[in-house]
Amino acid sequence: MANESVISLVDIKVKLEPEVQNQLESHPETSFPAEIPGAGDSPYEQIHSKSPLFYDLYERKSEQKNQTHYCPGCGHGVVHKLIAEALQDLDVQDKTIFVSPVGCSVFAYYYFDVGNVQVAHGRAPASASAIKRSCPDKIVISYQGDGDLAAIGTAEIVHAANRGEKITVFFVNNGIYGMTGGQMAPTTMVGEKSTTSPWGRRPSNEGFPLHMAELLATLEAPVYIERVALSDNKNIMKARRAVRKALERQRDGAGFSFVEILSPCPTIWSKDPVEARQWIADKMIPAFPLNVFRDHQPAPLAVQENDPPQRSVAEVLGIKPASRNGIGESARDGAADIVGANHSHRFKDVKIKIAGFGGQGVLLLGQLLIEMGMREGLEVSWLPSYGPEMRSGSAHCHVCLSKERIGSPLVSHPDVLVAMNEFSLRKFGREVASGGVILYNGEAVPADFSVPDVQIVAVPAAEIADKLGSTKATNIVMMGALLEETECLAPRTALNVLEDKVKKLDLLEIDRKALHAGRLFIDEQAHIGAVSQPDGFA
Ligand SMILES: Cc1ncc(C[n+]2csc(CCOP(=O)(O)OP(=O)(O)O)c2C)c(N)n1
Ligand code: SF4
Repeated sequence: MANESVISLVDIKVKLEPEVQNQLESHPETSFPAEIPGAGDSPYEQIHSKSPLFYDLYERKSEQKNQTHYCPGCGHGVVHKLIAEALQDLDVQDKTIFVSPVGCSVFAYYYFDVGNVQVAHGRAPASASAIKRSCPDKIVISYQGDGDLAAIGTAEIVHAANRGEKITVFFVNNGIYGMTGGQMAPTTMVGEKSTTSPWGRRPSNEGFPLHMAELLATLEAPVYIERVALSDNKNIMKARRAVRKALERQRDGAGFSFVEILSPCPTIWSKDPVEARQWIADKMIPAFPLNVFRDHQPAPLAVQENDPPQRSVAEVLGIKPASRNGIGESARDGAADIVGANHSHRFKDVKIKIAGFGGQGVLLLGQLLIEMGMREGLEVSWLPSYGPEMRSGSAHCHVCLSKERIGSPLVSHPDVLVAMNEFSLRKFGREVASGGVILYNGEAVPADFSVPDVQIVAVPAAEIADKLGSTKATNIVMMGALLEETECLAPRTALNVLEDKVKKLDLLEIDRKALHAGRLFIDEQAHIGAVSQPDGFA
């Protein structure tokens, strides 16, 4: 019965009548709080029910809606049960956020009916820190295996503990990588075999096992650290208390709490569930002694008041939230920003790719465009891509300007390509969407290059900028051409942004002229009929 460990609070050693046993197996969600025939005088409270903190049905696979994906006898199910009961008893279900890891417990979000986030391997303490800091009144749990926490995520756990993040970490230590089939973990014991240490772990080659509870106990900030084990009912009850205490510490506003749980993995250990528990008692506990390593009372309120103030993102950036109804209203708080207010956007969204060499101001041009977009109340995104070279390597960026929220910042088929050199023209030109525009920084479009249904305009931007006094302004000439050609943003907004961003007055003067010259170039092309005016983007 795969979910046995989830539905049973404790391993009740009673022989059940056959019909009761059958009923339990076919309806594991069934509750049996009343007398159970055959239970006799068991010293334990007999609870065969599922905590209401779990979903009624698990949606992962329809044929397994009543059971978890864990192997029979797996410790994860027991730990889930202990956490669920504690959350229920503390009455914090509605304000709990469970951060699940990569590992066998990756699917915890199918079971816990709380807020759920599943994060990249080893990053749970970092994500949990961010969640707790932005939602300080929530109970935030980082749930991790030993590969996740003590291998790939060593840095995250140490620094979260050292910062004293007010989160609770449950560290399920089964001494092995379960999910991936039994590779050596940092907690694999000396002499223990794994697929990656088939000779048994040797300190001379693989080092000694990491003792995470002891290691974190060397730090000053944590308030509660305990190691428990799921070896037998007595120890499970101790684990239950530890889980509860760690969560209580968080509820009471104290700092970092950490419970390491020595947990069976019968499948990878090639043992049956009973043998696996015995192995914890015989082998793991001597190697990882059970102990309370830290138990500080919550800090007095005066100390807690040092928390950083909570401010909204808009407040931090000094902007007002953009108006959803009035696209085109100024979104920024400040007198100089009203410029784009009346610009009408004749598009739902515009996708732009800007490409060239590093040093041509490719990324900066993208940043200027999104700053303008923000000031005009648009949703914006900017995604840079560049090589390791500071100069002359290839660089490009993706820019989205939209009246609606942007699903992905990736621009695969731009409406507008700003190609700052021939290489970029040839590389990205054919990606441009039908009906789109290419603005090419060059004297003339190469004779052998064309793209069906795409207008290509050669703008001698470098030459224009050079004549104005600095080739550094080439990107601004292209910006002027872009604004004039597409009318996607107001030139007045561009001037405003330049005035705010360009600190050197002589360069600002050149940029002003460059913007104007780029616009003028397109304007004159239109007058001589070489360029048709766009009729807006889809
Ligand atoms: C970045 C990355 N590296 C490696 C993996 C492969 N991987 C998945 S789970 C896992 C280890 C899981 O072991 P543990 O954290 O001990 O959890 P358990 O499965 O034993 O509960 C690894 C290495 C991955 N998914 N992502
Ligand atoms: S492999 Fe091990 S840790 Fe993973 S579900 Fe099975 S028993 Fe549990």
